[in-house]
Amino acid sequence: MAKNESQPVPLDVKYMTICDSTAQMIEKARADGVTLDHDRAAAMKACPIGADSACCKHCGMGPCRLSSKDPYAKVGVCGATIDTIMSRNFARMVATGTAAHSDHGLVLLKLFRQVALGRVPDYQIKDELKLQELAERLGIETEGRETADIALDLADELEKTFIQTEGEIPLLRLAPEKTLDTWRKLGVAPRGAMREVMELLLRTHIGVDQDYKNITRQSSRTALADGWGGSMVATELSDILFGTPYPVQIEVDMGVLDEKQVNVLVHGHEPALLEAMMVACADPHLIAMAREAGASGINLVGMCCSGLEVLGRHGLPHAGNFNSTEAVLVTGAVDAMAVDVQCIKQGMAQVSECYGTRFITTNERCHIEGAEHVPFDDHHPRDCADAIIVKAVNRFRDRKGPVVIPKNRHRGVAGFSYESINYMLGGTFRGSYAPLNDNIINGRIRGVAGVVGCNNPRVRHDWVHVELVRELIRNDVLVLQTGCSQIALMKNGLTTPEAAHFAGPGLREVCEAVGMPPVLGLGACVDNSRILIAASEMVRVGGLGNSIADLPVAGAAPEWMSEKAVAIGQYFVASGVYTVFGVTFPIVQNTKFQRHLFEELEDEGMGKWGFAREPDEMARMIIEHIDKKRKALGLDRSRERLLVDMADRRALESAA
Ligand code: SF4
Ligand code: MSK
Repeated sequence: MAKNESQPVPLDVKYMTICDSTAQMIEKARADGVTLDHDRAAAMKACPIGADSACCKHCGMGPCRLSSKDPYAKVGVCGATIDTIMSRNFARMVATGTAAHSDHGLVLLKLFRQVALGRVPDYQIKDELKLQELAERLGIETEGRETADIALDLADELEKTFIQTEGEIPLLRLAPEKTLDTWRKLGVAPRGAMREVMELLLRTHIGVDQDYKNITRQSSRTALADGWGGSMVATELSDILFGTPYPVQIEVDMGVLDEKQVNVLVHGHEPALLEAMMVACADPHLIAMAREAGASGINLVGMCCSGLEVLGRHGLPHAGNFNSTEAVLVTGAVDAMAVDVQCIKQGMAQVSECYGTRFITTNERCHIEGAEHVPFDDHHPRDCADAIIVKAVNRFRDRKGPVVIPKNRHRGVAGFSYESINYMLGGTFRGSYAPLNDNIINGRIRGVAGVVGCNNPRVRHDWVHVELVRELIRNDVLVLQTGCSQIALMKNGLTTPEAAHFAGPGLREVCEAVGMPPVLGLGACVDNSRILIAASEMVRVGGLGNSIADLPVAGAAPEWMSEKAVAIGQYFVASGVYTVFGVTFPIVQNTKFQRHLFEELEDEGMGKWGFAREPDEMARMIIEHIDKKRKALGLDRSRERLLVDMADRRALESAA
């Protein structure tokens, strides 16, 4: 077994994760002489100047380092101030995050067009009703027309989301009128994502935009091209192609692996690979091949956001979130780990080698040194899917090391969407958000919070997500989730209808009446657009103001790590939502740029940023903001904030 050369000093795993399976695998990896991401984070001290975004390396006259303690004492060689430097660094994170999700949307658009043309027999349009509704909302004629013709017109319209160089992108029409007015007034209603990303990168070049407010304006415009553009196209077209999620029972955690079966994990983001893998795993020839190798079957399992796409649509089991992707390989039970794009740690290549897993990249844009590459051609998706399974079967036949699978598996409910919430609350025949608005107005539900995003090995894995959500639901805040966050909550028993028991009395009453959990998982990180659509519908139904900025809602990414999270945060802020990040925030306190993000954007009619490390503090900030919005709406029946006590915690832990 290959071992890492440098071994950092190990910390007690209980400070690293609350996920028992991940903790077991960190301990096992240490015993095996293998270093995982958690231990690498402990050994890698973050650069304090970089952490505060007080350095610039945008040209060959630098890199220039300014001081976090005395940020206005110095400027860069070109004269750039701390505010210019921080806003440019922030802008580049927004540009990269927007590029990631917009590329995801563009890939799905290309696939959608080919399916509509009948050139990809392995995929069909599954949700014709959603296709029709979206086409009609965008002014496309549907009456008496063939599905394929409507789809092709929709593809042409949605292509503008990416390539349009003048004028507003199509899906902005789904935003509330007053929110749209704010964007137009501020000059941030976006053109196509390619145009916005290109312009944002230009502005961050040496010697171009050197006014932090003007740079941030373009960051907002670019981020909006992600949230109301690339990401929204990705979500809408995934639903049309692969089916709109509806609530489904699921199982999560490493206990979904099965020693007796060929275990195939898929990790990444784009749904096409995992959809093809699901069909391949049911192929009798491949099942027979697995049996000949001594396996009882093929066990297909999702991870991270790829897994979340299929979890909600088909109930496929899920092995864990971002901070478990290396740990799961330590089980020795993973015969193949297939990946596409985004959030795939290079460290997985070495861990795979240590435990004999076939680590397979499939996307031309994501090769990883040490991985095998099997290209995924979306015209012939089974070629790649079948090849991955054959490799996994061969590895099963040749398994050498011991297999140690943590016994943990937890039940939950996933598969919520704008549409399913509509019917769940309003009834099958007259779906409506009116009951949600009514319950916010009458105070049973205090407000709504989106708790979303990644894990980060610099904080205790899953703990910040779980503690924050416990506090919020206890205080009658309905929680919507996307991305890795919801796996943390599923592992901790908060996504079942029975978890209503842990909510405050008002939210509990609503959940019990409808039979829904107090925490609703809406999909992958690209699916934050579902939260924007839900917020727009809350405005449209009425009684809670005229724009998203009026709603008693907030957002949080308590364990964020990726640049996509920064783009998502900025499009929520630009859409009018108070958005709180944990872990770290790349900014120097008490600077003009910090005041701009954390105060002034709200004065302009948008939302604003917040930052806190501790979940209790995050919950306090979110609840105070929700109460401020309730008061502005005249819904200010005073409410006391409740704190989770030890008895509640014990009850929650035994339920998980
Ligand atoms: Fe330094 Fe200015 Fe060059 Fe940045 S752009 S590295 S601040 S000289
Ligand atoms: S995978 S972006 S760690 S949510 Fe979407 Fe999870 Fe964050 Fe990646």
